[in-house]
Amino acid sequence: MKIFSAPLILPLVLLTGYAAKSQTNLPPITLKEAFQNDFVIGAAINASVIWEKNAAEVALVKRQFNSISPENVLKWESVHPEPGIYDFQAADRYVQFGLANKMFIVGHNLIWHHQTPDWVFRDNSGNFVDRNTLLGRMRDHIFTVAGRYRGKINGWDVVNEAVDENGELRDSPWRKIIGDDYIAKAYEFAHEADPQAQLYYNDFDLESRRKQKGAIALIKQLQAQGVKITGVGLQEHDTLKQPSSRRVDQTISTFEKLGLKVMITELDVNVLPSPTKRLDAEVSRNFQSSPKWDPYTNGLPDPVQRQLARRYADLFSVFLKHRECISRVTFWGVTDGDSWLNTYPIRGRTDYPLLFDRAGKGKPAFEAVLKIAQSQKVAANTSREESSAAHY
Ligand code: 9MR
Repeated sequence: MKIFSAPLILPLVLLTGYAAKSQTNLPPITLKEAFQNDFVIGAAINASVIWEKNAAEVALVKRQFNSISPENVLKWESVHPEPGIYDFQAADRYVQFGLANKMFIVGHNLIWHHQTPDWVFRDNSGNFVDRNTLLGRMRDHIFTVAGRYRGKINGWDVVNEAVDENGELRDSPWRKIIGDDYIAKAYEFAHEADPQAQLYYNDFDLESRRKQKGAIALIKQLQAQGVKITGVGLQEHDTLKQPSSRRVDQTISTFEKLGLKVMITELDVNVLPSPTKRLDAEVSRNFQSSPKWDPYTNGLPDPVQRQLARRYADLFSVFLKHRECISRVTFWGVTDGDSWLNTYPIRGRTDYPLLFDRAGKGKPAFEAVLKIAQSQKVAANTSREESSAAHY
């Protein structure tokens, strides 16, 4: 149960509204302040932020966010590129950044079919290794990585994207070699390596019926086996229309019923036309570039900017409705210029999926999100006042 305890300054800000507030001496409200009684607000940070290459962007991250996720630096290929060789330079910096700024630090990820070097699955002759060898490699990796950051990284995406679009377990080398129980084993190893850490299952497109069914079956089975799993990460790589906010709402309720924390882990909204009906985060998709698919190279037209703001406002009102079970909302990137969507599923496009533009300035979508937070709090205050008045 979250307690509403806004600092004294907040009601003033709420009454004056965000736009008016900047004309007063009150400090402009930030994302993390706006949602401080609801959930933490995170951003995935890339190597440039981690190595503090751009002071303005680093300042933006510190100011707006109270959680970080590593966009790439903790993936297997980054920390464990060759057998027996670990490279923790960037990952250590990432964790240090979070600790120094008192942020909720996410580990992403331990076991995935992508960004895992091929050697992990093969012997010296290039053939698949046997089950026990691969389990040994998995255990070594999880113990070394999660063990190193024990007590520092607060929660891990232990298994990422294990369910395919039909709701079946994805037939990755992990599954082919170890069998379906590779998933339970990964959680057991992670729990042993860091007993305090929260352990998540993270996936995209969990709004789609078949995939949702598959993920629920998987989670229920893990729970029935007594495997520790704390939460589910809904990635939310969305477009302006898909999935509908109604469907997102239903999806959150469905996972909440499993007794899990729900996290929005990789939020962005792709505004570009899509060369495929099915646009999700399936990394294997790739299409030829053409001006038709890249219409906003000179800036985002106002109507689309407004549509993006409305879309974000709708999504955040759903998240706020579920504030009791949502513990974190993380954007997949900081500014539009950082986003992976400039390269996916077509390389070299100009997308506008986040709340901050390429110069780090808050877009109308940023203000829309703050306004939603404020208006819901005004509503909460009013109903509290009404119900306490009714007491007398
Ligand atoms: O944003 C990441 C991008 O820089 C990488 O090239 C890509 C490789 O697959 O992974 C991206 O992040 C993915 C995340 O780790 C898992 N969910 C989907 C994300 C977008 O592809």
